[in-house]
Amino acid sequence: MMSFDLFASEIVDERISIGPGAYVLRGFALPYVTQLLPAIEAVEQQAPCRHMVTPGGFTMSVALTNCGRLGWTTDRRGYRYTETDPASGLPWPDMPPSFRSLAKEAATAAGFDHFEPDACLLNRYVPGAKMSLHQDKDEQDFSAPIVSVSLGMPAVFLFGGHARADKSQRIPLQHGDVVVWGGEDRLRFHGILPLKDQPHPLLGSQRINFTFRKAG
Ligand code: MD3
Ligand code: FE
Repeated sequence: MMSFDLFASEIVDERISIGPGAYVLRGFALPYVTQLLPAIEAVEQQAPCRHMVTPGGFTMSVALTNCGRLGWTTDRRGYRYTETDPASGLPWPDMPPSFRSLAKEAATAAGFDHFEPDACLLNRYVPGAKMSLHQDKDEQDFSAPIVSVSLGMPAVFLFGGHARADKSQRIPLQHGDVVVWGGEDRLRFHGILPLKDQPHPLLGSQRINFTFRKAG
């Protein structure tokens, strides 16, 4: 039926350009949610989210874990990618196949073919948690994009410029949204405003964000 097809393709194809190499794919992850939630639980069973300490001595309000060959960590000695979870000494959990296909399909939809992520950083936010303005520059390869998936409570994403003091755009992100950053937008400053408590029907009072990277 024609009107239904049009409606479905509108939902699937909503692609909003927020920079020359940055796209919001509204609702792109929604068809994957039933596969993603059990996969997230499995990752967290092997490598629970934890609050890490920054080199400056601050404990992050966001709790994080990783899957894939490499995982991002921080402690008093600095930020880096490691092959093992410092909490257990074991390799990070494998990247679930549903994670990898979502990342590759989203990258392709944004015009980045052949994305081969080797790291997936999973952030868990509760009300009040935030992420201050920063750049992601611990990866070896800035030519690959970063793909991020938001689930659960909504958040306001800050999308800045190439200098910390540049003005930021505020972009609301909802359950199921995917954002892809590449090219000249790859090194832009970005962050997340403190989360309000707006419980989500499936996930309750939390927001989960996971980002796929080519780190090694
Ligand atoms: C823009 N996470 O884990 S995802 C992070 O929602 C991080 O948890 C935020 O920033 C979150 O490092 C935002 C979005 C994101 C990730 C990487 C980017 C935006 C980016 C790299 C360049 C520009
Ligand atoms: Fe970041």
